[in-house]
Amino acid sequence: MTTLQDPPVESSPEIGRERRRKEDQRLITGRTRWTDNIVLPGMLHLAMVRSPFAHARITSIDTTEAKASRNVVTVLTGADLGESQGTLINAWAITTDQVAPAHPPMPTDRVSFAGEIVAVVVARTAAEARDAAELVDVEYDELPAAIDLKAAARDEVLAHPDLGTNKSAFWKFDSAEAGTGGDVDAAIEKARGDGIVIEREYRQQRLIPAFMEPRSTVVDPTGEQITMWSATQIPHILRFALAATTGVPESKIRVIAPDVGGGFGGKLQTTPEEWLTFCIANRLGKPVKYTETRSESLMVAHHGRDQWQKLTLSAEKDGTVTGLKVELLADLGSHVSLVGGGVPVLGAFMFNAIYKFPAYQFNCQTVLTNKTWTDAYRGAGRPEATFAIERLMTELAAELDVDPIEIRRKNWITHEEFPFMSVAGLEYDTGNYEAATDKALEMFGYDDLRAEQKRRRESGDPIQLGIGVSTFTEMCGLAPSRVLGQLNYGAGGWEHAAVRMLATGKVEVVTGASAHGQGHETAFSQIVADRLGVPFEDVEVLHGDTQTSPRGLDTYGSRSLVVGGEALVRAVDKVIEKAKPIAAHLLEASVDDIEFADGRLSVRGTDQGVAITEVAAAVFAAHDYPEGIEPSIDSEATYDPVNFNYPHGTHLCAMEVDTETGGVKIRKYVCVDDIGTIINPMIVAGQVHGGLVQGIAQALWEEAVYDDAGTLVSGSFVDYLLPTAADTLSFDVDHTSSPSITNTLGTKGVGEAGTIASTPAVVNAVVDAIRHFGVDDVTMPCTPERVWKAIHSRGAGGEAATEGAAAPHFDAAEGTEGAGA
Ligand code: MCN
Repeated sequence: MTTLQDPPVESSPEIGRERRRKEDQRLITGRTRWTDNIVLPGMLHLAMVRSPFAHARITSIDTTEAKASRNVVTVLTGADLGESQGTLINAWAITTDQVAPAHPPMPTDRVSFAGEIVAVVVARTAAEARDAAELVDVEYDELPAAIDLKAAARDEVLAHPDLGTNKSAFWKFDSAEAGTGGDVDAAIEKARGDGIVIEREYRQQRLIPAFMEPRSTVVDPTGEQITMWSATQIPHILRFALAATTGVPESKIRVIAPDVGGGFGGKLQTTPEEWLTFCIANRLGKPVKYTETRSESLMVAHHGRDQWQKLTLSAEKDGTVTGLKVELLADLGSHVSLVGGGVPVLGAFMFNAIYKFPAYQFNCQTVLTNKTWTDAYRGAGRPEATFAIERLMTELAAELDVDPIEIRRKNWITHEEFPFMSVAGLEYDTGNYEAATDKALEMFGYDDLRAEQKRRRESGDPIQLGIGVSTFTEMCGLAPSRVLGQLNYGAGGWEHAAVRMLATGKVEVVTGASAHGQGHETAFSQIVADRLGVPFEDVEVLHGDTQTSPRGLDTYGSRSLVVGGEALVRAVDKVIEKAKPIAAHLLEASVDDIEFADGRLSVRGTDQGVAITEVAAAVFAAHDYPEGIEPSIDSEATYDPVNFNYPHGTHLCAMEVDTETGGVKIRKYVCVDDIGTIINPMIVAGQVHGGLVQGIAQALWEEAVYDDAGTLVSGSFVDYLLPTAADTLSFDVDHTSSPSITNTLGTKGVGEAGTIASTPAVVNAVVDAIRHFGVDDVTMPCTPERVWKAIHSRGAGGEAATEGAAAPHFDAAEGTEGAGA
């Protein structure tokens, strides 16, 4: 049989080695079990009856016909379940006076977005449940719906009339108040006199995470514990939230995230569907399954982005930046979801990016509307910020008629200046923007492409060439619990790992991270193999089950390696320390003379030694070990970093724009990212490629569109343009390395990097290709229609300017009250 695993290689360095992923064998040969594959004896199936209206009163629900339908066990409404259904939590109230509607999984009287659940059919098969769901007769009184974000921010129509406002929370950061910089208004005022001021408004369209495996949940209440399998990123948080809101003790709930087919932040959620499956299984005392259809997934699994960004940048005439003011309107959708309230605020620390702004202010108003709620989507807060500042720096360069690379060089933090305290109050650990940029420019052939661009412009070629530049940094490795606490986040950010040394020489590793496509089993095996000196094949990584890994805070925010991996390093180091006195005893030496290298504990200066796996075997037999020492070298560690870490990179995009059709085509894409030490280059390449495609898709193709009544009109892959392999290209990816000083391995996160930097690189390239037509923006996604209109509106700045002019001005701070930060 052919195998996807690499043959064992003796004494090869594991860190930085291109190992094929352990998990792929089972994933691509169909040997894994996804949640929907789970079949239990007597299992029942759920189908949801969902509101077609964005905002309506429920006047009656007639379940008679559905109940009489073949193989239907029961049909339940919110009134039937009452408080037993529990409530969904918001773990991140960004201000103490945040306005948030109650969030029952199934409301009884009013729906506040299209797709909200109003009844559940329980049947013996999924098909019969779905058929019967069509027979539930619900009558509604339609209410006016708050759909447009700017109008909702002005409270023109209330998403939840009882709340009296759509404004959820206002959050502000000001460098003068925080003592991290100067007064931004003074800087802007001064620049209006003797410098330059750039003001722009950008739209972050609504996106749908669109993971490969739709969400699915199975609950089995028939054992000693209630077991929930769920296609989730967060089994630990899910168990906590279920226990906290249903009254069932945590010890009685086991949550398992089996292999999960992608999440991209979209499964960093606790969902009404999970709550209802849990509640109904318990009520009926039978196993119950719910798997959403793709249409349901696109409609109701949380969406991402959806912001208006208004920015004012001030600079001196030579291009030195002096101030940045950001006003943000963020659409929360109908409810403040698990961490959705905090996502826009994550951007607060990144608008200043890699630049030395002396003054900075960030104002954010989160707003409730009658649309699907928004929450984390790959990058969460940081792509939005990076997009805006990288568009703005490009506009500054254009205004001053200097090269976009030069304007960045003039303003970025130089490598000698690290660690660097940013104007937003974060200490950047390490970086070398010069090195990454120089490498990217060389790989790209920047000068040649600029020369070609010039030629095409001069000859009036219908195919124009644009060059987009984007740099980025991000705060990643979501942890420092103390920082999260200061931001009012409802949980910590630590991670846990355990290492069990088995008697046969194998090593069992338990991590609280919960991979859903990132390849942790492989990368974490490499870390243990490297540090413990055991064969890679002998390490097994267990995760995603609250029974086998009771402590954990799961996977998101590119945290698993830098927080979970570091916890693992510390657990391994404890194993070695615990093994030393036992080895000394076995070798009849003093413990002070024992040293560890390459998997062996040796007596210093001699050739006498014992493998750590032999110590594990000796400890297992426990026939002979020193008095007063426990017969175990198993160890665990919980790690909470003191700082984030800050990967960075330079991305360059060459774009061909057909000025006759508005069609765009990426010709070349180069990215050089600095993520410190790389554990597995192949996994990292996969992460970067996937991230790039998602970021490019935001720039060019994807948009969740609602009509005025609040119906999602891009509710299938016919309308929501998720790219396929045919739409993508070959990327030129490389790295520089500034090892992080926040963890032992020197690593920085990579899971979100590609998505963060690519969107502005692509839009900058589109605008650069047609700037000579007087275009200074194209609204995302840059469809052929929008690009064509921008070219042909000549000087009007394309559709962005038109939309901006038509859209009422907004002021995030206008008329809002709030504690702020
Ligand atoms: N890695 C490495 N060397 C580094 C950095 C990372 O070898 N210097 C490896 C890690 O060991 C891990 C992978 O790269 O196997 C990603 O690591 P990390 O940056 O720690 O990110 P997380 O594992 O915490 O994953 C979360 C991140 C996020 S936030 C989203 S969104 C995302 C992403 O990962 N969603 C994904 N990548 C995804 N990949 C897949 N296939 N599916 C998703 O849903």
